[in-house]
Amino acid sequence: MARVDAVSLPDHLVDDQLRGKIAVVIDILRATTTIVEALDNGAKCIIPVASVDGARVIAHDRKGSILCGERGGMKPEGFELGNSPLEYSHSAVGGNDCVLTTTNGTRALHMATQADEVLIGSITNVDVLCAWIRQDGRDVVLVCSGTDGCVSLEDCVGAGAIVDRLGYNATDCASMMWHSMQGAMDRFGGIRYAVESSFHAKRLIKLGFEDDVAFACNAGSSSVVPVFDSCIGEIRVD
Ligand code: 3SL
Repeated sequence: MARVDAVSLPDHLVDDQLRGKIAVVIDILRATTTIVEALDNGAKCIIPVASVDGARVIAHDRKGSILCGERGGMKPEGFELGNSPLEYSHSAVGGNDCVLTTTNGTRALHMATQADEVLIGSITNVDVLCAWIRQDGRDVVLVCSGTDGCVSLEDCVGAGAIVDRLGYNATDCASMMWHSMQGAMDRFGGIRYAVESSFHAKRLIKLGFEDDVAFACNAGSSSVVPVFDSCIGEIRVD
């Protein structure tokens, strides 16, 4: 049986941990939920970029692309879309390339590129994602993005949901993800309340993004598995 491993921050990855494996990058609030939603609603591709200035340059050179992202949770000046999955409707992004920069999620994506495949994971695409991974058969490493260098409960809950559905042999870290998901669900009474109890969810709610937090917890609502091709720098639906 294949094995599922995990890291609670991309900075915890060690040499060769991803080699020959599938990496699933997870930033439940909100980058990977937003990427999944944008592609589900017909965006052609997402170009993840580490810096705000880098994103501005790439969007400028890539005619017709949409400049998207956040810093401190808010849309930077001159950006067309922020990092709320609810902004990425078909009318906003259908048929377009989105150049996206976020504080932690796009950074984590670029730190996972040693893997054979880099997939985008969220609670919204958990079912189709796990079906993809099981059909592929390779070992998988769940890479949680965290928040500003600190471990995020919501990413651990998302990773735990993947561990749960895969039913693979789990390393200690993957098993910890499962236990944190299960413990938080038991303690708070469901995945949404578990996610809402996190530090980052509370910060987003204060900023007025409570609908984003609720949206990110719709397990299985999406049908896409985005794949990051780091050679060309694009995320597309497989
Ligand atoms: O850090 C990130 O990648 C973001 O998802 C953070 S926020 O939810 O937009 O604040």
